[in-house]
Amino acid sequence: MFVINNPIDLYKFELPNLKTTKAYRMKISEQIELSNKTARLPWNKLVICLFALCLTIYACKSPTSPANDTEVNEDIAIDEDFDNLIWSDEFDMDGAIDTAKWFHQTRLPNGQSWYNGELQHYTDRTDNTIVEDGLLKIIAKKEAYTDQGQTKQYTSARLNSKFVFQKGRVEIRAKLPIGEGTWPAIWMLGQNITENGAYWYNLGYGTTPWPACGEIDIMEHWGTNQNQIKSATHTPSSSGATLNSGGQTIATASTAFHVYALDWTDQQLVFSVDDVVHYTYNPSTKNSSTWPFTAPHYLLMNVAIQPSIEPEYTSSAMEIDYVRVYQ
Ligand SMILES: [Ca+2]
Repeated sequence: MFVINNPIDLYKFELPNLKTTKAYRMKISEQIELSNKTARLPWNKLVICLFALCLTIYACKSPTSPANDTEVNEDIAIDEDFDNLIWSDEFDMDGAIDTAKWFHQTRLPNGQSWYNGELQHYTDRTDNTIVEDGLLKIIAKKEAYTDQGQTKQYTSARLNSKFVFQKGRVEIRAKLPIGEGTWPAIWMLGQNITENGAYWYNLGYGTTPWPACGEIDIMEHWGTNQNQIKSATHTPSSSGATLNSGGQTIATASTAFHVYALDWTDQQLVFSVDDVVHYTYNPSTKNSSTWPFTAPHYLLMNVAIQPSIEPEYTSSAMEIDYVRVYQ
């Protein structure tokens, strides 16, 4: 979220990795469903189905790519079940956002502006953040607004969760704003970040500058590159125009709701949309430079306005149906 770049250059479209947690789990559940159905089939079909099941299981356990015992054991170790809901917001209370769960980050970090030449003020007004019809709406609008001695021509909102966690699965069902120059993001930062005005920093948790605190970008979307969804990590080993990113095309990103998810284990970060994986971050060497994901992180949701905002832009919203965290 910190660096402005042409996302086209950064995409590394990767094929779904069937060894990742979610996909692997889906594979098994399909087979369970298959074996349940076979109970009503004639015995000869049952034998065929069981044979197919055995073949499939054998195939899953025997990767054709370079493999060794370590890799197989790692696959088993990372197949963690995150099925216990530990925190969520369904946004089912109309009006202002639940301030027991969310903090409005409004302070200009350097007293002048936000990062990357962004044009917006973030406010805590219901003009920019409102819950309606079961949806949270983060509304980025064109309007002159003065705060902290600075007048800007756009307003929006940036939320920090008053909840942190380490490892687990995050699901956010969202529909994205539309308009060249809009930049919505659903992401995470280390609780220990030293960032003036951030919720946890204000409470005294700040010990570690970015990117050593770690950043996990679950979903970013640039209106200048409509329907290209991107995920990334920022660490001391690669930050800013990070090498560690991937994405996929979601043709209805701004017209329909999709589930953006992160699966965070000790071994890897797996990013997906509607359970289709587009990026896995899994550095072979894990240390404070490559893997600062050994400490709690908090969630952020915001819509930034880039200098490339189209002149006719007036208002658009990121709509979020729910945020759910499982461990
Ligand atoms: Ca909802």
